[in-house]
Amino acid sequence: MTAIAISGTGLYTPPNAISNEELVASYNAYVQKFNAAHAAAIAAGQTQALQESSVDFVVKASGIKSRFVVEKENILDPNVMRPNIPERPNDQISILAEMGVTAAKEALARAGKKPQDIDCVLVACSNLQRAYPAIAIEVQNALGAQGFAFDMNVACSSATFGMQAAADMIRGGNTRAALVVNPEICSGHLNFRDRDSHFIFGDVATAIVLEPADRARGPHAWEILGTRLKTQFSNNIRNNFGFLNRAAPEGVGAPDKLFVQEGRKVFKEVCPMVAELIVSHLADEDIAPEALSRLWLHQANASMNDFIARRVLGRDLKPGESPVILDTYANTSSAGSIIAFHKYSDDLKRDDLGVICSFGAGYSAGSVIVKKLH
Ligand code: CO8
Repeated sequence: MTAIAISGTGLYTPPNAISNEELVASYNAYVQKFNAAHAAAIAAGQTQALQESSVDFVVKASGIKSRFVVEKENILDPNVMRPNIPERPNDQISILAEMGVTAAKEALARAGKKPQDIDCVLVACSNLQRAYPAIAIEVQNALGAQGFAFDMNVACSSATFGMQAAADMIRGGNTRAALVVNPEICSGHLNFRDRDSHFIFGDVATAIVLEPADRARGPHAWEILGTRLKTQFSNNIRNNFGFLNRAAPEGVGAPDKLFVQEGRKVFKEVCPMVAELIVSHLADEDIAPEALSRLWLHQANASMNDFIARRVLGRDLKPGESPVILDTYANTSSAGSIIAFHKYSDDLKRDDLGVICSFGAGYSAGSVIVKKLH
């Protein structure tokens, strides 16, 4: 079977950062305004007073300290509390494709490839900007890549599912080299008026070049030793936004048309599922957990990653074994584990082993075992 490699990754980070302090101040200003405006109804027991958010809670519960966003000012305006991203004319590149192209160019440069070397582009992400034409075809066109392109969405697991799809297509002879692109404007689907989740997400784009391992000669190349995917239906992370909303106008604008979750249940159910996925995947590939140099886990919650890494390794973590980027990026959905891999893999040496692992809505989880090539 043809061995496949990740030969380069790329990262686009939006220019605006929002600290927990800024986000919580905006949320609390909204709460104070709401409670003042509804004071009589609250006093009469007809309306429930809103509770303030807290920086300490956010850090303690999630490990998140700040996040990057495409547009900041309107998110922080207590009268708006959503990003303002104006529509672009159809003859201009869409913002999601633009972010993806920036990340893709870096991935291609690190892989030592030209766009013409690519003949499959997958945009694999949670938050697609439109129904059609596929954002992936727009990215393919903007880069000048060959072949074919399509979009796919497996929520936070989109990147690992995309990697398996790309690797299978290369092995099957359907493409020479593939580009998996993960642009995420999570702020577009986040309810900044929801105390339980207003702090969770950030915006970013990542990209991954995959090709046969014998052609991946650059310094950033990692052979994929195996991929393993798992899904298990759950309503605990859900977003009911979609094209049928206009056929049910009573629900338009309701909170369920944005991201909603039962965070505690997700934590409890997903952690064991992911640890079991990685452990069984390693066993089937005949790799002992102690042979791993690094775990690049999905970046949703610091305690969650700590739990999963300890379950997989069977001991406490040594510093740097499971890099954390969610402190500065927050949860960036499909891109999280790829940002961690992109930023914290160059220091490892030839034959070092690691696991890239994503997990999230669906539920869905993906494990990719990799070995440094050069
Ligand atoms: N400030 C202060 N207190 C708060 C706040 C707040 N902001 N929010 C809640 N509290 C309070 C609660 O009211 C509660 O109080 P009490 O104990 O008195 O009832 C207390 O804090 C504890 O609340 P929780 O039990 O909800 O808090 P947790 O400790 O469970 O932490 C987390 C909440 C951080 C959400 C945590 O549960 C978590 O991280 N869970 C896992 C989430 C996860 O991994 N989700 C994956 C989703 S991502 C995905 O799949 C992609 C989706 C597509 C992207 C969409 C883009 C927008």
